[in-house]
Amino acid sequence: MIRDREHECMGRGELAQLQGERLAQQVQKVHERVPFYRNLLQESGIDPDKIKGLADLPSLPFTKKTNLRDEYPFGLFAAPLKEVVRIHASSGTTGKPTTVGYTQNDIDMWAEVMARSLAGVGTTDDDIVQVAYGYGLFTGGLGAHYGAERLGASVIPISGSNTQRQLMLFEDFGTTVMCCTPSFMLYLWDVAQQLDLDVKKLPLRVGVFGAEPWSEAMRRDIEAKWDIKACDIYGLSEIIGPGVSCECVEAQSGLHINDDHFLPEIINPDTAEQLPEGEMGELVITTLTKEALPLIRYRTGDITRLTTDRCACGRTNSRMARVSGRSDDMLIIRGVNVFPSQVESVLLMSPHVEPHYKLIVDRKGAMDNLEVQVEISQDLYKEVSDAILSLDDVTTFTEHETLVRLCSQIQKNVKDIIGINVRVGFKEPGSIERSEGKAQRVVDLRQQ
Ligand code: DLL
Repeated sequence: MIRDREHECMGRGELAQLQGERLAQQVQKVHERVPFYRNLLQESGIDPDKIKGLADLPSLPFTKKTNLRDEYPFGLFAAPLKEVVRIHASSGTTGKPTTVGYTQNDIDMWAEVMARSLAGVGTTDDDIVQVAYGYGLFTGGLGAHYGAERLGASVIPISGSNTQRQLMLFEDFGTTVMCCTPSFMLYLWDVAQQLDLDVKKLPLRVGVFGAEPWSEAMRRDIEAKWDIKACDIYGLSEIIGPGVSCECVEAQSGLHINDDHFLPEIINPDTAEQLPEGEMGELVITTLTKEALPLIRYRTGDITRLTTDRCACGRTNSRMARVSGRSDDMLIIRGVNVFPSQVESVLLMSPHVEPHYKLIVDRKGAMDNLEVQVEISQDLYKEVSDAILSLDDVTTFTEHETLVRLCSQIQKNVKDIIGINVRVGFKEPGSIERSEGKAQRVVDLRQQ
């Protein structure tokens, strides 16, 4: 369902006009209200009065995550704390978190873009929406909550974790829409198997999965396991939280960006040059209507590409391809750029492994080595364990003929598709740590 036809299906010319006007206003606002931006614009030789429309965008300076850190906690706020009604924060891997603030208008806009996203995956006021993103400083829980409530759906604010209770509520409350990370949905499936719960009999219809990179192969796996539609939702706290963009259930072909509020561009991450539509690069977003924390050309670090072609669902807003990873999560293995999600796609080509894996990067001398640890399927595990028990000459798990063959097949696929040699370590089903929030799949021993 299209919630806001006026904005989601606007003619591109009319939209550009609206975006341009809003851009000019945002630049004026940050210049007036945020000393950081006043200095930045001045240093870049920008006269805010000369910013009139979209054509002026490339002349504007970028905002980076380090700027938010340096101005911790409230230095980039453009509204006085008196007008700020909510504060979220994203946990940095090091040091202080990044703080983000919302005025009441920001909260209303966020609820609205989340309502558009949830409506796009088919949610209505007849649905029961289980929100299993974390509630708290993380934006996932409250973001999905407000959007679902605005649609009039019945919201279950269970938050993350509580694995068995999540499944109990699926059965008892008849949840129809699930919001959580894709890795948590896979974990829930494991637990459902242990409990002998026939998940295909549940009324669950669609999942709204995001907050971490996942692959098309993982989507197919989740859809097949649960017999649901799995849609991708994207966002980041600095910009608003979830709801920057989301797939429609009809096409599942790129995430519709709410580009009347969030102006997207793609740049070359090395040169910072703007790239033409369709080219892969780093997503940069300018907020067009935010009050408490307006950001100009914010470098998200996320790698994707954009299209403005009309979608089969009828929406005309920009669409972004599924995020393949963050530029800072990209591994460089012997000179080859590798995203964990690429390895995931290759692994899931094999029916004998499960979507639970870890990538261990190490350096021996000057050589980077990547070990892919992946769980084998329950069926294969049983076959291998039975054989090991009955054969004297097969002494270890990895020497079993089927595993040796599977190992070479995975190594060949990784080499052919990604272009690197990897070691493969098979793990027993259930032995790789499960995630109840964002999955941590890379262990980089080179930095330790
Ligand atoms: O993860 C907001 C969110 C919550 C999005 C729930 C979707 C669902 P942060 O914690 O600030 O905010 O992390 C933002 O997560 O820059 C991406 O690198 C990554 N990310 C978010 N959604 C996706 C996705 C939330 N669908 C960072 N695919 C972003 C890939 C994603 N990566």
